[in-house]
Amino acid sequence: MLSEFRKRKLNRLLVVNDSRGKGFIEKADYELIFERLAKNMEWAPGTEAHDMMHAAVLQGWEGLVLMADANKDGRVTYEEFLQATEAIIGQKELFDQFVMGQVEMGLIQADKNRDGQITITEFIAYLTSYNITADEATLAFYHLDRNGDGFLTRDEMMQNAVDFFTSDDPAAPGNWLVGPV
Ligand SMILES: [Ca+2]
Ligand SMILES: [Ca+2]
Ligand SMILES: [Ca+2]
Repeated sequence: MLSEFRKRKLNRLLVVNDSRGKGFIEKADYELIFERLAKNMEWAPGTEAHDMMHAAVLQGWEGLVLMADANKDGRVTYEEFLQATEAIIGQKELFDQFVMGQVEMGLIQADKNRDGQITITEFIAYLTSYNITADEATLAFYHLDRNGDGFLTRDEMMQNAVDFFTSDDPAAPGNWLVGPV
């Protein structure tokens, strides 16, 4: 069983992805997040970046369905998400495929100028595409920037993601992956 703290983190992850605030996630939530991302990250309609990122976001949705939509009704509820995450957390291959794959994609999407690291401005633009405020994103950035150099690197974010999904330490920086829990 996951601890209450880890359940709270997973609930937070669901809430920030529930862009229309219906209490469950469906494709339309991902479409809305994509619209916000396209605006914030300046992927202009008709460009290759726009189409590629749209395909990636939809692929993310399909991955979530495959992983968590147990009753196949096109909606992922908190209960379904919790059970699916609990089931794959100890299985490295599935965990890497479904969870770390999404983190990798997030890194690519957030890196607006494609220099391999995320600045606070890029991070705010990315996170506010979800149900996360700029203040929450700012606070999160300072925790997630583990060496305090003003940039989030791939290594830092991979460690943060592992913290987020597996740590019971309330002081672990990665707890801030999607803002305050
Ligand atoms: Ca379902
Ligand atoms: Ca960058
Ligand atoms: Ca750093």
